[in-house]
Amino acid sequence: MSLAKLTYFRGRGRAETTRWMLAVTRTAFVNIPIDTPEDLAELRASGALPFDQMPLLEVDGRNLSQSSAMIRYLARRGGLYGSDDTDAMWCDMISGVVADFAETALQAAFKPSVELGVADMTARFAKFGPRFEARIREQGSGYIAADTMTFADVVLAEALSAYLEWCPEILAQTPLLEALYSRVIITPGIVAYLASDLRYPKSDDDYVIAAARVLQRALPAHMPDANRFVAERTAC
Ligand SMILES: N[C@@H](CCC(=O)N[C@@H](CS)C(=O)NCC(=O)O)C(=O)O
Repeated sequence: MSLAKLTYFRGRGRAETTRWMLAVTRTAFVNIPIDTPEDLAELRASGALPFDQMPLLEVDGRNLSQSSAMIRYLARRGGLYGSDDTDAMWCDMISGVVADFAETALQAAFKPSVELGVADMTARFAKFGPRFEARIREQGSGYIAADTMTFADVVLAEALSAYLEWCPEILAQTPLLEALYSRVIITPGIVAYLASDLRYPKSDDDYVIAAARVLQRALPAHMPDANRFVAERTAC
């Protein structure tokens, strides 16, 4: 089987859940970094992007767009969607709420200070953490959607890994969530991935700047010369 290719900025961002799913399903892959507006223009011109957006996952001769579709495709392919419609419903419901929960961690690097990022994440965890804990308790298996590990556990663990980097004590009051996290991160594929060069570091100002430069978008307003990459538009 040929290597899967994941094309995105040189960082975690919206490609990270897919990397965790590739890792846990032991799907060998490479990161294809897009570093410049010219790289992106070339990628767009190639016609490889179904909706003109990154990330792009090339796997099994297919070009996948939308990280939510990527994780579900890899889940079906890897047997991580539970065993019946009820499991699948929980997987979808939980991965949906995890996407909402994870968004706060994704946005933290774009905040004017670490303190503001941590405050947002603490508030978000206060809202969702106890709900996740209750659902794991109700499920009874130690996993959140089904009796066995599913992609919902994997994306939840990925989001928690980001929260823990900012707020190391965040799981202190949610032991079932902490146990789920520990269970996912000791699976062989995730252990290998986290120790590999495929895992990018926590997103920081350099990542935010690199992404804005590639997309020719404004930087967060607190950054100096926030419009430095915005493509010039001709006045009409
Ligand atoms: N919901 C999409 C979001 C994709 C997205 O917004 N990608 C950004 C980069 S992070 C992009 O390609 N922006 C350029 C554009 O939309 O034209 C996903 O999760 O894959």
